[in-house]
Amino acid sequence: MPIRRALISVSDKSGLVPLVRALHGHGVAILSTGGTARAIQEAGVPVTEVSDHTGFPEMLDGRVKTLHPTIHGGILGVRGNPEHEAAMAEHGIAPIDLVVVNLYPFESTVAKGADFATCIENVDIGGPALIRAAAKNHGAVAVVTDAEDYDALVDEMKSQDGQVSLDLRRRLASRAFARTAAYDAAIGRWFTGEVGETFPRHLVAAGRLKQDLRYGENPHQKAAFYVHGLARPGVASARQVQGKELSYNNLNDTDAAFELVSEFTEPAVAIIKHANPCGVAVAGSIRAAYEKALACDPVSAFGGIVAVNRALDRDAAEAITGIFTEVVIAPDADDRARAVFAAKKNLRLLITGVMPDPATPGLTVRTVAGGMLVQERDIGRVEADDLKVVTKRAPSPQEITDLLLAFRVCKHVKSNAIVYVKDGATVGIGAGQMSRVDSARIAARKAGDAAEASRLAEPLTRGSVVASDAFFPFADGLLAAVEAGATAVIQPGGSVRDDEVIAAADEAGLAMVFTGMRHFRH
Ligand code: 93A
Repeated sequence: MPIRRALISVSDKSGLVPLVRALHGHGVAILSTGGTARAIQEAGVPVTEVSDHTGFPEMLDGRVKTLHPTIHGGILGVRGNPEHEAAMAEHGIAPIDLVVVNLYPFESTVAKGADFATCIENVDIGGPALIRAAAKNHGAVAVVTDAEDYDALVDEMKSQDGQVSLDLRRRLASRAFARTAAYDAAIGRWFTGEVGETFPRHLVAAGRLKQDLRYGENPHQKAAFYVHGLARPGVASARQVQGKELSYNNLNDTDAAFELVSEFTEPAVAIIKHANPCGVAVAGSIRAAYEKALACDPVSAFGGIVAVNRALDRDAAEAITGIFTEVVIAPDADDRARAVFAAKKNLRLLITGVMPDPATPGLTVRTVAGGMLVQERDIGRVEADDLKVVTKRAPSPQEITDLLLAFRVCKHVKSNAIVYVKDGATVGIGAGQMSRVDSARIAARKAGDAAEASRLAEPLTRGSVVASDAFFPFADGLLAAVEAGATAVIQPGGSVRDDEVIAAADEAGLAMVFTGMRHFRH
C-alpha cells in the first residue's frame, strides 16, 4: 500500500524540506506539530497541524502535543483487522502510514551544561511514544528517526509507486528501537549522576541484569552480571549444576576458557588462570587432552578454570578433579561425570548445552574514561592454505598442524603472546609482557620449570613449534625461540626487519611461515 498520511515531528529540521517536497509529490497528506508545521508551511508544502487533526490543542508548554488517541490509534491500528478497522471508523481515526520523528535534543542539552530544569524539559515523552508505536506496527507503518534515512525512504517510494517495502520498514523499526533505547539510557545515565548514585546501572544500556555479584575484581568494588540476550552459548547462557556462586573473576576467566576451546573441532581442553591459558591441548579424548594441557604448566593450573568442547565422561571428570579446580565448563556431562564432580562440593560445574561457533560475528566492548571502545569479535582464522613459507626450509605436515594450533591459541593469550606447541599441546606460554622477547623467554623458562618438575631430561620446548601473535620486531625474540629448541615459527610478518628475522631463522635451520594476520589481545 502506498503511503497516504505521514506524521512529521522533528526537533532537528535538517533535510526536512526536500523530504516533505518528495512526500507531497507522492500525494502524501502531512500532519505535523507546531515548529515542524511552521517550517513545512514556509517551504510552501501543505500541512495540517496535529491539533487541527485531533481537535485538541497543544498544551502544557508543548508537553502534550501528539499524545492523543487519534494519533496513536492511527499509528497502532492493525490494517486488515476488522475489529481494529471498525474501532478506527467509529472514532474517526485515520490511519497514519509514516512517522518521521527526531527527539528533543536531550544529549546535546546535557553536553552544553544546561541546568537541571532545562535538561528535564528536554526529556521527550511524546516523540519516543510515536517512534515505538510506529516501530511496533512496522507491518503497516514506516518509521524514520534519523535524517540520514530520508534518502533511503524517498528512493524506495520513488521506485515503488509511493510504497515502502516490508524489508525497509523492518530495518527502520530496528533502528528506531535502538534510538529510543539509547535515548532513555542517556537520560538514565545523566540522572544517575545528578542523584549521586555510585553504581550506575544505566551504563549497561542494552543488558538485562542476570545477577548481582558479591563484588568485582576486588572486594571493595561493587559488580553485577548483565546479559544482552544475543544467542551466543557460553558463560551467560550456561546452567550451573553445582558449586558456590560464581565470582566476577570466575565469570571472566570461564568465558576466556570456553571461547578458546570453541576454536577446535577435535576434543580440546583449555586451562585458564587470570584470563590467560596455562595449558591447551587437543587429543583423541577429553581425558587425554586434559593430561597434555596440564603438563604444560601444572603449577599455574592449580585453582584454574577448565573448559572442554565435548561432553564430559567419568574418565575426564576423574582427571580434572585430580587437582584443585575452581570452575569446569562443558557443553554437557554424563551422569557418571556429574557424580565425580558432586564429591567436590566447591567446584562449580557449568553446562552450556552446545558449543558457540567461533566464526559467528559479534562485538566486544570495553570502557575507557568517558567512553566505550566497540569492535568486532576477532573471528579471523588462519588455515594451512593461508600460510606463506618465508624460509629455505618448509615446515613438515606435523609442524604445520602444531603451528596452526599455536597460532589459534595465541589469539586467546594477552599480548605480547608467545606460544610453544608440541604434538597437539602447548608446552610453553608467555603472556602479557610489554616486550615480545620477554614473552618468548618466559614461555621457554616456564617450559623448563615444567620439565624439571616432571623430571624430564630436557625442556618440553625442545623440538616444538612457536607462534607469535604479532610480528617479531627484531631477531631477538626468534633467537630466544631457537635457544628454547623450537624448529618452526608462525607469525604475521610485516616488520621492517622481516629480512633480519628470516635470515636468523634460516641460519638456525628453522622453518617459518607468515600468516598476514595478527591476533593482538590487549
Ligand atoms: O513534549 S513532548 O514529549 N510531548 C509530545 O506530545 C510530543 N510530540 C512530539 N514532545 C513531543 N514531540 C516532540 O516534539 C518530537 O519528538 C520532536 O522532537 C518535537 C518537535 O516539535 P516541533 O514540531 O514543535 O518543533
